[in-house]
Amino acid sequence: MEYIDLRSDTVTQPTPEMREAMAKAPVGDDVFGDDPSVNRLQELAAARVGKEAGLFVPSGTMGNLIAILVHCGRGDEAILGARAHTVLYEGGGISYLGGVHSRQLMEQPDGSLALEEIEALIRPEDVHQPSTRMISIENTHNRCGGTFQTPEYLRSLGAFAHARGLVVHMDGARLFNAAVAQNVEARELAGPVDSVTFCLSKGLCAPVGSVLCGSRAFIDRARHIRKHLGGGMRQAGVIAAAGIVALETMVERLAADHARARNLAEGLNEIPQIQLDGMPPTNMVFFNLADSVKLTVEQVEAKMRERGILVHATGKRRFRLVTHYWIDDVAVEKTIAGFEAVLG
Ligand code: TLP
Repeated sequence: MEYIDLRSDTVTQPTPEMREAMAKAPVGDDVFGDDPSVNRLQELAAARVGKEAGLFVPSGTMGNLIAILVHCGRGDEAILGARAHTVLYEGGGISYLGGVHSRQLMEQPDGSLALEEIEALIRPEDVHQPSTRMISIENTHNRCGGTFQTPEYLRSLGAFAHARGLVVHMDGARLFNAAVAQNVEARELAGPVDSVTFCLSKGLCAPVGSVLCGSRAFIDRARHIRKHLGGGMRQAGVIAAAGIVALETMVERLAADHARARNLAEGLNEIPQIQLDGMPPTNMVFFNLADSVKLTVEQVEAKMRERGILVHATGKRRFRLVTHYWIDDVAVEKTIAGFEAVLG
């Protein structure tokens, strides 16, 4: 059975054009800096986000980890949102591998970090305390509902941090969703921050990889740390080639995923057993099951699967549905009908 898979946009598969580009990709040994496809992807990526240089990494998790390890030494502190992916879903890697202390601050409902609240967390120079070095911001913010940060907020965050001797990293796993949703260029969002990662393997459909971007000096150091982590790849041009197609052809169409997420949300909103968070800002629809629903989320997952629809619970009564390239209008209709039948 061909499933309608709404569990994440990470389930996207390479398009036929990507597979062709992968087959034909010129390659070399990227640890020597010799892979033309990787080099091209890194240049394209850096230009797209307005940074001097880029580094191809196997995952968003590794991109965030490397960035934080460049910005912080052992015993230094990073300020992060309490619901940030780096805090919740990256295995505590920044402390496990980098000895970096995380200071967590509850996000505003839109995923931003309030500047006055950050201010209160910045530590004075004191031997008893870790040294505050950086702030990390997520854009779009996954657990806050796929919310995006505006260029204005990011400019004020960057200026605030720099005036206090701090740097800013942006986990832009879905940076292009944030850009397309606001009709701005990704570089407007990335301009105020010191480093940014974005994923090729989510809504952009490439099979593997993310790009970490920043200044030339930052990327030189990041390359070294990627090697420490075992992330130096050899003929990685085979996968970078799909990333090039992703960047060149898949960004603008993200607007269609956002429109379908809204259609899906509108349809689900008609079902009394569903308590929708609100209209989705990008490609994620979050909702809770009403108390009247006697099924557990696992039972709902199983019944939807029987109908050929894969959905994923993110809490005891909570679901997140993610639209992407492989979700068309028919899939949206079938999903709404599926929930109606299962919950009705
Ligand atoms: N997110 C995945 C899961 O890990 C939850 C998903 O299905 O949404 N930053 C953000 C904001 C992310 O959402 C993710 C992946 C990552 C980083 C990590 O990317 P990968 O999976 O490439 O390590």
